[in-house]
Amino acid sequence: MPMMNDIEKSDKEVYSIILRENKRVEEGAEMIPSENFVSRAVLQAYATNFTNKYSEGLPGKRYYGGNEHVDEVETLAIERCKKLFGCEHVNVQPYSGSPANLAVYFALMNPGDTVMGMDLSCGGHLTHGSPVSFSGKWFRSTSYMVNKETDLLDYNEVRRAAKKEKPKLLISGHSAYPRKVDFKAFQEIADEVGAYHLADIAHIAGMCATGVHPSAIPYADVVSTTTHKTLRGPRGAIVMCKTEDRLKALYDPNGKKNLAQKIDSAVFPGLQGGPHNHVTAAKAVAFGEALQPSFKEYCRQIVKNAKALADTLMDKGLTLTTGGTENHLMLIKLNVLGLTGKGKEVQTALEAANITTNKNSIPYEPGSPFNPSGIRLGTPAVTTRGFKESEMKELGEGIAKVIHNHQDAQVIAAVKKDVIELCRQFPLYPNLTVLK
Ligand code: DSN
Repeated sequence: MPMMNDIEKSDKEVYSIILRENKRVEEGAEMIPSENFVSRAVLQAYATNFTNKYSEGLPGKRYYGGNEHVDEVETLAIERCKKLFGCEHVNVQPYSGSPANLAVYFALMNPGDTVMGMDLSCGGHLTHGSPVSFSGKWFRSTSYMVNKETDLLDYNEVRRAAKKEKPKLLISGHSAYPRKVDFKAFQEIADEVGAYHLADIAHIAGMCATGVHPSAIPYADVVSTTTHKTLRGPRGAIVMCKTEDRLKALYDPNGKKNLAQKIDSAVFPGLQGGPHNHVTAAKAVAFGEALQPSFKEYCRQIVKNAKALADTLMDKGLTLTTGGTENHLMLIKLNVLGLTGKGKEVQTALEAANITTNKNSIPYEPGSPFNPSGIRLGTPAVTTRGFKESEMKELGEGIAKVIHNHQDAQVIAAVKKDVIELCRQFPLYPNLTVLK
């Protein structure tokens, strides 16, 4: 089995880059809400012989020979995923979140059909209809916004927009929205306008699986998610769906496939080639971990940590969209401090203090997508390494100090020292020789 000590011998250049990346993550507070750290078992599942195998098709129905063990591991991933989310059907092969969503479009839409998702600046995702993505280039893209005063989703506004635009696909689920989402309300709107409902739960999948956030599975026709965010699995995605096509009579009267078959054939041969079987093995391991009671505790702690961080930031004079958080993430409004369009500068200052965040648009962004006025923060990764509320308070105080003094090198250096000390108390991969 290939291990890191082989890289050390065969490729010193790559090996030294890997070591530098390990040092960066061990000594830094990773606050990007879409990132996490997988277990050693998940990491090791990646580095297996399964990376070498071609296996186009599904378990028991492959185009190449030699797939008996790929079938076993993919079947296990499917069964564990069904148990974890309580879904009727799942395809575990999507390479990542954007291809997973593209497969859903391919299964349900024709080019030119109308899609409706949340506007990008309000917290939507590029694949939910942004003009720079396939979703906005090949489809007629329409959007709903959050309320301008409260930054909150207004379901009456979503209904009004959906009734006006009549989308064939209505997307719920968001990348920068810090509050709970009412998937039942989205489903009711989809029913009213005759739209398919895709819930993209990538950010909150771990919480949905464990009941810490209400699940989309009972409502949405299709649910997509990456596996590497709060789900804490390998980089990849899955698409879950109901078996029956609720709108077949409307959109596909002569079609023979049910919804599950449409999703499967959109993934392959519609979009992808050979599945990444080493990632499927790692997904199976991660789903097994997520089925343990400790994973629910972890998801609860993510949310408690986010609240502790949000409270600290607000105590220290920062303003958050929606006035706080109910999930794993929050968005700081820099424009309130007179820092409109300064997200990049602040992100860079935080990075210099070993705090990794991302600049982000805020609702009704007064800057631009390249120079936005928000900083997005989340707690999944630091919660994995063991941070609890008291560490979040310490970190929040550091973050606030850097933001208020983002041009002061001395303040930044002092916060960096504290962050390194804090992180050293919570090593990520202690004693993992392949990652020394
Ligand atoms: N890039 C992810 C995020 O940061 O939210 C979404 O794809």
